[in-house]
Amino acid sequence: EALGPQEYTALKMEVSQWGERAAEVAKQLPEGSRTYFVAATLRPETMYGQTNCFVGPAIEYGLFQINEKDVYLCTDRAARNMAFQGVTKERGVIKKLASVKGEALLGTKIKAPFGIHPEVYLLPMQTVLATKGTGVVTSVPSDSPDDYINLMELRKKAAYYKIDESWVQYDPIPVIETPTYGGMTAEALVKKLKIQSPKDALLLAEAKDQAYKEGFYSGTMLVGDFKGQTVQEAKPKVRDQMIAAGLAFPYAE
Ligand code: A2H
Repeated sequence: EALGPQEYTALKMEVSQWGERAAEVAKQLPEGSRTYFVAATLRPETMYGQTNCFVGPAIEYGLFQINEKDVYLCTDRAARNMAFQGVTKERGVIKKLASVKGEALLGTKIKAPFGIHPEVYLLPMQTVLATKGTGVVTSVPSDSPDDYINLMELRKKAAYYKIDESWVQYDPIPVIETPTYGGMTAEALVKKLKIQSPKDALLLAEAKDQAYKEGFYSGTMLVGDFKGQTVQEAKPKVRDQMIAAGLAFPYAE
């Protein structure tokens, strides 16, 4: 764990179509409002490769009125932090419109900022922590071992996880090349460390560490406006572009 505050990029993923299971909560939102799932990431430069987005099925989320039109979906804890980081009009003040459990969000379709796939589905991930970030994790299975193994698990056991097979159809997309692992760093590390399931916590922590170091220190962008540049150069530039476009904001905790 870092000693100082962790600086995330909070990615705004607008709902394009609520899933059937979210009908109840969708009804509680003001007419004409736009709802965004807010995902905290440390790797904004990978967002071209989003294939899904994860929530914890048992986690309780809130929907928060941010301004006249915009509603953010995240944990209460993250909303409170945001209210003290200048996200709301009045410091420390945030209005909760509704609560919803993660499992009701599965199958909702959202926009993926900068994504090669412009829209992605909400899926369950058992290991999402309610105590970190926003409780919403955007999935980049090419570069995140956690995202990769979880996608493979869901594909193998779609019925068990009560998801539709059409929600897991996007394959990982190569967006960053590393000298050791090529364009699919996460997949290569999952295979190298023989990780079998999302429950292999220790091995996944090791894979995550290696993927991060390899990507950050040796990675080159394969796509996007900074194609050919190193990850170290591109990361702050992609982040700035997202923020300038109103698709992200800084979030720390
Ligand atoms: B990262 P740190 Cl491509 N529960 O974003 C579990 N995981 C969470 C989370 C939560 N509540 N909130 C955020 N995360 C994930 C992209 C990514 C990430 C890639 C590669 C590695 C990676 C796409 N998923 O993280 O504990 C988010 O996934 C590995 C460092 O604060 C976030 O960045 O260090 C990262 O964990 C934050 O982890």
